[in-house]
Amino acid sequence: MPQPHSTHWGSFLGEVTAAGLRVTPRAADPEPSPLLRNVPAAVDHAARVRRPTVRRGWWEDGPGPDDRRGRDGFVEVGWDEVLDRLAGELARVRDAHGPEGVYGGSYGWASAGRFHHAQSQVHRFLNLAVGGYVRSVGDYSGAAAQVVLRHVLGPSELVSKGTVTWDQVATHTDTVLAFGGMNLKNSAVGAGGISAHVERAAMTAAARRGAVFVNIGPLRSDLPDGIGARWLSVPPGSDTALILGLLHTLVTEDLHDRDFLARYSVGWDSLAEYLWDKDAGWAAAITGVPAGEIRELARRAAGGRTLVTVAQSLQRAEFGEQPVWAAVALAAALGQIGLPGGGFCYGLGSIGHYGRTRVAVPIAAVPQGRNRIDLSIPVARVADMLLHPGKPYDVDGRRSTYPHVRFAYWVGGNPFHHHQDLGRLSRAVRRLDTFVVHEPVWTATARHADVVLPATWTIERDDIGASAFDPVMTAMHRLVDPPGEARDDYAIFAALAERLGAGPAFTEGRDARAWLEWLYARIAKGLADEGLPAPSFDEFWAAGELELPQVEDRGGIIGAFRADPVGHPLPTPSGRIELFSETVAAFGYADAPGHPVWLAPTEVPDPRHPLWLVANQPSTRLHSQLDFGAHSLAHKVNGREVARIHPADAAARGIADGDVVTLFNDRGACLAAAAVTDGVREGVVQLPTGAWFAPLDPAAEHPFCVHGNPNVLTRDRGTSSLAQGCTGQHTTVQLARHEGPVPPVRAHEPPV
Ligand SMILES: Nc1nc2c(c(=O)[nH]1)N[C@H]1C(S)=C(S)[C@@H](COP(=O)(O)OP(=O)(O)OC[C@H]3O[C@@H](n4cnc5c(=O)[nH]c(N)nc54)[C@H](O)[C@@H]3O)O[C@H]1N2
Ligand SMILES: Nc1nc2c(c(=O)[nH]1)N[C@H]1C(S)=C(S)[C@@H](COP(=O)(O)OP(=O)(O)OC[C@H]3O[C@@H](n4cnc5c(=O)[nH]c(N)nc54)[C@H](O)[C@@H]3O)O[C@H]1N2
Ligand SMILES: [Mo]
Repeated sequence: MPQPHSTHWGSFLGEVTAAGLRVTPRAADPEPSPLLRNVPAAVDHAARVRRPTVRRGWWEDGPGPDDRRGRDGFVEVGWDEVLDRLAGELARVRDAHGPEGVYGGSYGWASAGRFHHAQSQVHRFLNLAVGGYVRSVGDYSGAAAQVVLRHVLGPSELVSKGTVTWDQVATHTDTVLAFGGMNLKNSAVGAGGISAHVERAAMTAAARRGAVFVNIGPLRSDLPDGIGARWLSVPPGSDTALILGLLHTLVTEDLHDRDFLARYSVGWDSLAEYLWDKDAGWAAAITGVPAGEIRELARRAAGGRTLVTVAQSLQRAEFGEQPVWAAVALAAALGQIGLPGGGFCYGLGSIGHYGRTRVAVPIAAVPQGRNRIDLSIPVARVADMLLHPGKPYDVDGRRSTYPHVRFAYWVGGNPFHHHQDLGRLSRAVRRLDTFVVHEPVWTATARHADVVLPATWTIERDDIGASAFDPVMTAMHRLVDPPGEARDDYAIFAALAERLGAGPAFTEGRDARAWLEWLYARIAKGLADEGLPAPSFDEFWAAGELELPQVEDRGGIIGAFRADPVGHPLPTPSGRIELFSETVAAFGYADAPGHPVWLAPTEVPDPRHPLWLVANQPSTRLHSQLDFGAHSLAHKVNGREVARIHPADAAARGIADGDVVTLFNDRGACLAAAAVTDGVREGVVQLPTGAWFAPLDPAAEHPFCVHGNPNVLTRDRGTSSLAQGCTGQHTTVQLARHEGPVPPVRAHEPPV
């Protein structure tokens, strides 16, 4: 019998057949994601970690900084042996250094289930068994936006991303200025699961009504075919200049909404003064968009219901705070913030959960216990922290100091996927005493660890799939047995907690099934409190899913603010939209002053590295997950990731479609297969993230990845002193045809 299950990219029915796991997308999903095709490969793939495995040097010589990390041999050991050693090492670090010695940020997407949520499990374990850990703040997705929008619109998700729904776009919007586009491959994914993919239908309905979609960015494919989208090709990192040029035009042609600006915002005068020399011609010189087109676009935007969206990519770059703040200023000058289908919506189309209404009952989570210390780093500063304990740095108005971490525990994330400058990250993890990873598969992170514990993957356990932005809760049924000796993260932590004297505190006497019922009971209580029927757990489990009530859409905080800015102020210091922020100005940061400004990127194409690299999200998988799945593999060429380049850039280097090419800069190099297309802007190469890092020589200072991982090339530096966010989206490279023998790709083969 097919049973329901859920992933971050969609729900499905799974059934084991003679031909393997058969995956059938949820019937009510109008446009299931092709990423589901990657799922069957998870069953018993050679890349699965089957037994507890430890690095030889750590097992034989004990913990401590070690240059062999990442290139040492591994030995398989028994569960009891490894858990005893690991518990002893955790106790040693806790007693010698306190929770300050343990990094438990453990950033990553893990799986969609709410109980077997890897980060919830590791954080609960570290709090209860070790007393706490050094945390991470923000995420790789949108750290710069989160910080700047908190100052500009207020500290609430609802003020910046929940402001416009897809239904409103379909019904009300005349023009969408989509900075970074709204690529359907991105909105196909949402943390905690997606029951129905609605974005294409909404965009198509809007286009049929005559709405115009403008895709602003270096790739044509960032808006779907069939909606008549216009493509304004701009170089990476230039959006703020374009927006300032649009603002300048609005002001000179008196198209800006003075009443709105006066009533709802503060700081317009400072910004307007700054704008005086930023005319369309100035913006044209930076962006390559003709001045006439910039002016025409400004007029069009002022002439109807206009929505300004900013993809997360724009802010995952140096000075990434600026285009987001500038886009808010543009929407404010157009005067439509708070109108249905108009104004500003951060990240619409970047992720499946934006543009949807919210679930009206709280989604229960595993309780985290208490962290006895309050020490954190901005998430993307992890290599800095490991390399420079004690070093001071600035973030969001504070001067902080990196703690001295000895032990890193990573569960449900893949830093050797997500972090920048992997050569530097390799050097950083060598400073640790001990690096422990739970993983279902032999990722590059597992290969750099001391202790690799085999974790189950989602289809091997029962769970509950739910998100605050999706109306359907899924009973995720276990579909297959785990491979080898793999255990649930929960079971591993329960066994470790037991050894550390915190067993009952960690489990509260419940097994995994009892925890599912505990979580469900909380959600059911929420339903009952709303006067709604709540089936029993067994009924829910047998039905496979449960529809959750949605918050009635009344425009939310932004709608209430528009209706009455005095009675319903924004959660900012002034209560209004801060186009100038006294708070940010008082920080005194040259790289993030008090209003949005044009700051030219400091790493730009030069004669040695004449091309921009756009390292965006992959269309064929979620990050590094299931890179060995059928859909991901089908889009590689001879097992290598594909880099898209413009015909002129290819011709200048004698590169033909399908050639193996090397991308390189001073940090590293990688091979990729070339796809020559005029869908990328000239001067830009696009290579998505997620091909597993496969260094030819793991000891090399500057790694050479034979598979096509762009993070050997990217720069490890924060967005600015304001947010210190990830800047992985852009770097600069040279490109050449690869001559000579091509090394084989062995990324998906286990090291033992
Ligand atoms: N250059 C560049 N780099 C980027 C980006 C970019 O645009 N450019 N984007 C960044 C962004 S936005 C993000 S969010 C990050 C994503 O980075 P990550 O979230 O770290 O990437 P994933 O591949 O999703 O890693 C999840 C890991 O968890 C494992 N896993 C899955 N389920 C379980 C489980 O139940 N238990 C355990 N123990 N493990 C499990 C998977 O096998 C996988 O290795 O990448 C960032 N990196
Ligand atoms: N299929 C799939 N979907 C995903 C994910 C995945 O791994 N796979 N990851 C999910 C996650 S965790 C996140 S955070 C979101 C990320 O969402 P985004 O960050 O929005 O996604 P990206 O694909 O990295 O970037 C979108 C597009 O922005 C354009 N772009 C890059 N730099 C610039 C610039 O400077 N200016 C302009 N105007 N455009 C630019 C690129 O052409 C790129 O294709 O995606 C989510 N969705
Ligand atoms: Mo992300």
